Amino acid sequence: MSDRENSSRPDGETPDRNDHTVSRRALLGGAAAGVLGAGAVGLAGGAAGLAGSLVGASPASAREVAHSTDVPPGKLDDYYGVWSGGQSGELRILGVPSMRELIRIPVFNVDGTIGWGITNESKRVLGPNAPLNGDTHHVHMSQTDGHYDGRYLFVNDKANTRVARVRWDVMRTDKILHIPNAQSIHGLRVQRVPKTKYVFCNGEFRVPHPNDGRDLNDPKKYFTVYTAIDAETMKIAWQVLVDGNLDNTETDYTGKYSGATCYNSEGGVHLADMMEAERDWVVFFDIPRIEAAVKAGQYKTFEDPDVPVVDGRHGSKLTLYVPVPKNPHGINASPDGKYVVANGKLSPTVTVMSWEKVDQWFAGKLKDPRDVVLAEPELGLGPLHTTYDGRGNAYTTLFIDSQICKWNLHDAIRAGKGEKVNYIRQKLDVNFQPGHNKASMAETRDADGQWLISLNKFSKDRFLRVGPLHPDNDQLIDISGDEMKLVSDNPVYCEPHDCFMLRRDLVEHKVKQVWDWGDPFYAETVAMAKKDGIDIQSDNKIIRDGNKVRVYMTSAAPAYGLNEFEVNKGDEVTVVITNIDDVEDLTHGFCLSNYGINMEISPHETSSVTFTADKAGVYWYYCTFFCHALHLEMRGRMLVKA
Ligand code: CUK
Ligand code: CUA
Ligand code: CA
Repeated sequence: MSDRENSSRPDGETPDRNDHTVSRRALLGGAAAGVLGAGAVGLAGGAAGLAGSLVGASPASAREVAHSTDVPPGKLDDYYGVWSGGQSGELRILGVPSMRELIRIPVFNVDGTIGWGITNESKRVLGPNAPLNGDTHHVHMSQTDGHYDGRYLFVNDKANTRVARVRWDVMRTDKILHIPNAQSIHGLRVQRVPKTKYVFCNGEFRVPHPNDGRDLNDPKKYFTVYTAIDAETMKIAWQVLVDGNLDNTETDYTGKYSGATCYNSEGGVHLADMMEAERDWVVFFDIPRIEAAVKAGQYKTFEDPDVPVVDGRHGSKLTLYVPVPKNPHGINASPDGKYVVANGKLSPTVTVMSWEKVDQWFAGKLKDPRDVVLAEPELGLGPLHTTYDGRGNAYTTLFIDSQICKWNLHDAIRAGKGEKVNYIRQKLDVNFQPGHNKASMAETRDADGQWLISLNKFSKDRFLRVGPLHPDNDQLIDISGDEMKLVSDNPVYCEPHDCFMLRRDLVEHKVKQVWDWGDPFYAETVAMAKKDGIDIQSDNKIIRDGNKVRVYMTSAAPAYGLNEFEVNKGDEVTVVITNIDDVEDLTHGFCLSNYGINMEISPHETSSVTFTADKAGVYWYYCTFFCHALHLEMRGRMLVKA
């Protein structure tokens, strides 16, 4: 029996995650035992996930289940890890605690595996003349009432001033937005409560606006803005003109406030200028007041006439500027919803602030902006980012000291009131120079204090030599007990800045294994086919429309619906392929030799590519995903007449 015969389901339904009767794993196993085995794996993984969330109150046995990093063959990880990809411009999905990389999601980059930047579907998302690189730092999942909701991921592009949305269900980028009135989008966060209505992002560099050659060397006229993007429409809701610059951003657990660090309150354009002041600041934004100001028409527009920009500079009722030392970097809210910590970078301190006091300040009950500060504990050299275990402890990366400092929030606040109390719990050496760190579930109400990742910028001699460019070292640390324990070194391709870990049982059921027919991602292609009278699930036809040729075909292992098609030299050719295999994991590819084209077509997906047939001759197209014993024979000819 061929794979193809095996793959057809009598009821014609799309196979799902729990239906292993048609899963490839079961097919390859070839026996009922394989099917049962796969089911049992799922169950065992679920139990481990549960045990993980109960560890605080559980006996040692549960703890061992949660804290073994050993994930044997066939077993699944308890957590998804979502990693930004830095200069690669992509996102990566890992399993934690194994730290196995599962998939990469191209976002701002060109990706030859799935044809990102090559297919028409991806080009629609990227937009015309899209830059071919990106620099992803901050990736966050949409939330509902402070819990991960498995709808979207959002990520910044520092390189080309963009923000992207990625659908969690298919792990595919579906929107990319360029941000006007800003240069270099750095910090990015989601509104947590009542749900992610806005995605906030920071323009880091100050430049003239419009940036068209005017005021080139007049930095006093440079400025930047804070941006709120509507998470559903991916259109800009509003922007806030600020003093200084914007580095990282954070949101509270009421939905009312957000804040951002500024390291360049000086408005400097040279390194020394940006380090002049002993204190820069954190700027807080009153979201309802900003919405009201926009509604009342109290705004200007700059580069984009549709984007309202309210004035949030010093003296505005929309913002609060809290002086903090010195060139602060990360800003991190505690999962109990009470505190927010700015990390001092050039100061050995972090600044602990109270969201409640921020609220009081906006209500006019506090006079001095510094009244929102509860404590300024000294932790060590180069504090960059802080994360939390949900048990009252904070973990701060010390870039210069190459350490993670574990400290207790309440004790630090007591010390801030003048009590003699040691708030530092432990310092753990990491290898080397950590930027972000992140504890499991720490950016939600469900912080579970199980695992901590330290994203180290330098790996030095920890791995085999691979030339002058070294991998980063993302270290996994067990924080479930009283002491942090370093568990594993994990080399990664440069340079994930940030990541988060979320429990598999919360979101795995939202991930599709097979595309829905007519999915919005490729709906425009289906609409084009319909206009041509094509049923993408069955038709194999060539439509000629002047010198435009549209070639529609299906793919089902081990054959394309068309063995050949003929065009004239100079024709604009669009090849549209629909994968009609019903088997989970049975992906095909379409690579056109010597034409620089490859694309992926997963089950029930339609992918298309447009190119000019500018070379006469015979050009073989072939399948690039090993789909069948006769995969190498899965090919056909494009005949280009001179
Ligand atoms: S930033 Cu890179 S270590 Cu872009 Cu969040 Cu701090
Ligand atoms: Cu289809 Cu290989
Ligand atoms: Ca500064």
